[in-house]
Order: sequence, then structure tokens, then C-alpha cells
Amino acid sequence: MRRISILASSSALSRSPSEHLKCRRIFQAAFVNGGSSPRWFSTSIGSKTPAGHSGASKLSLSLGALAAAAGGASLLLEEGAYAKEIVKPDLVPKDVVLYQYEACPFCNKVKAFLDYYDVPYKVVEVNPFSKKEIKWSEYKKVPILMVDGESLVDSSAIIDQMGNRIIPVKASSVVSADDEENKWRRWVDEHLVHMLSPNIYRNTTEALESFDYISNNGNFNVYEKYSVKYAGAAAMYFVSKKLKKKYNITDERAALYDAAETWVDALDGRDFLGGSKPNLADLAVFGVLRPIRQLKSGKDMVENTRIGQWYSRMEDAVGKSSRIKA
Ligand SMILES: N[C@@H](CCC(=O)N[C@@H](CS)C(=O)NCC(=O)O)C(=O)O
Repeated sequence: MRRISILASSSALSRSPSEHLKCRRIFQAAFVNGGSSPRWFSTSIGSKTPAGHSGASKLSLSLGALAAAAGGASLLLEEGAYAKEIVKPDLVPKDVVLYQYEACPFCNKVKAFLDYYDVPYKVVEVNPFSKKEIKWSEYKKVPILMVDGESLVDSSAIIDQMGNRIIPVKASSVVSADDEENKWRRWVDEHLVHMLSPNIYRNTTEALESFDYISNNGNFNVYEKYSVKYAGAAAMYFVSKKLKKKYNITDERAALYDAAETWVDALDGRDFLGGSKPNLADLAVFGVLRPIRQLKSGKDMVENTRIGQWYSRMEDAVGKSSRIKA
């Protein structure tokens, strides 16, 4: 369903000039809300075109009349401007199964890719203690992606191989070692992911919050589920202190904010690193941040850095999960 957001003028003004230019479906009207506080709301007005964002936005509301009736403060009416990338149906694999831990950043990187390219996939949640779901595999980490009977391992390699398969036009940039996209994909694997554990387990409250999420979403038997929350939180609290040393982090929050700001600087005023659409680096950053977004560390990051607007654009572009029932 196409979404029309009505944004009050203050949030409209917080958008960058490039966003104003690039959002193709913006309608401006004058409206009085009696000086009340800014707010936004959404409504569905119809179904999406196959491309999700084609020229079908013939919203012919008489905004002038609305404006005339209301008169006064400025409002923006904006359709969700970004959409998934549609893959040629014959390139989409028939059977895709992701072996994962729900909260694992590498697994979420793969899911961001599959969701954005709308590749249907089943999920098998692996028990981190027994790993019985991946007994058949020599590789003992997750993610493992089974694609039409072939098992792919390691998140970046999985994305490269899937990218070569379903986005042929991208193949040359995927293999080129030193382009911008690859540089930032490497930054995700070599820098950004290391910011996560020290932040989500940084004190007992946050470690418990993280393990509450992990124990409720992971594959644990009933005994593990209740013990993992407290034992896991305690263990990871100490592990995260070691990780801080290993990666030379003194203030973990400052390091997370710094990474977020570094990413926004890399965007250099563009909606996405990929320009008007996300590229594989956008998807990688979004994927690894997604599991922490609703935790205290993720909320703090969005409140204290400029990353929020890009993150919202990514949510819009990646859209609903393409996960199907196993
Ligand atoms: N480089 C790998 C790293 C994968 C990884 O370290 N996964 C963790 C989960 S987040 C794992 O499976 N660790 C081993 C374990 O849980 O026993 C990738 O990008 O996929």
C-alpha cells in the first residue's frame, strides 16, 4: 500500500536540500493548525505499482482548496519516496533458507539484502548451544544461506554471491576492490560491528535489556531461555569489556556516535551512499544497526547523531520483510 505522510513544517525543514529535490512526490500546502505542536500521521491511499514507486502517484487532492480553507502554517504531504528493488522473477532463487541467530548483526546484514531485493526466504533459528540445526555443516557460524540446495557462508561473501546472481548490472562494482561501496562495506565488517557489543552490554541494565530480546527471540529450550537472560547478560558484560580493550575503545557510546557521524559524512548530502537508491554498503550499515535500533544504545544513537533521517529512508526503502514461513 502506498503511504502518504503528512509532515508538519518543522520536520520538513529539518530535511536536507537534496531531500527536498529528490522526493518526487511532495505537495506543499498552507494549513493552520492553530499553532499546535508539530505532528505527523500516515494513511493508505491505494496499492503499490510493481516497481513500488512508479509514476502512479496521481494524488489529485485539491490542496489549494484545503490550504485556502485552512490557511496559515506550512505542511508537506509526502508519499513514501523509496521502495524495494524489484528483481527479474527468473533470477530469484526458488528456495532460500537462512540459518541465523535473530540478533546477530551479520545475519541481519543478509536479511536487509534479501528484504530489499524482495527475495523470499525461510528462517531456521539456530540454537547457539547445541547448533543442532547446522549439524550438517562444517562451517559452525551463522549466517549460512542455503540457496536452491547450495550452502553459502559468511555474510559479505553471501551478499556478493547473491548480488552477482540477482543484480547482474552490479557485478563489476561488487568485484572491484577499491570503489566507494566496497570501502564502506569493509568499514562495516572491520569497524562498525565492533561498536555493537560494547554498547549493548555496556552496563547491567543494557546487558539485561539485550538478553531479554535475545532470549525471547532466539531458539532456546525452556531451561535455557530463563537461564540465558541472566547468565548471558553477565557473561557478555565482561566479554564486552574485553572487546573494548581489543578494539581500543575508551568510551563506547562516543565511539558509536562517532561511527554514525562518520557514516553520515560519507553520505556527503546524498540520500544514500548509492545516490537515490541504497547500495550494498547502505544495506550493510542498516542491517547491522537494525537489531540495536530499538535498544537503548540504538535510541541514544539516533537521538544524539544525524543518522536518523538516513535510517528512516532505509526503513522506507527496505520495506516489509520478505521472510516466509518455514
Ligand atoms: N565473518 C562472519 C562472522 C559470522 C559470525 O561471527 N557469526 C557469529 C554470530 S553473530 C557466530 O556464529 N559465532 C559463532 C558461535 O556463535 O558459536 C560473517 O560475516 O558472517
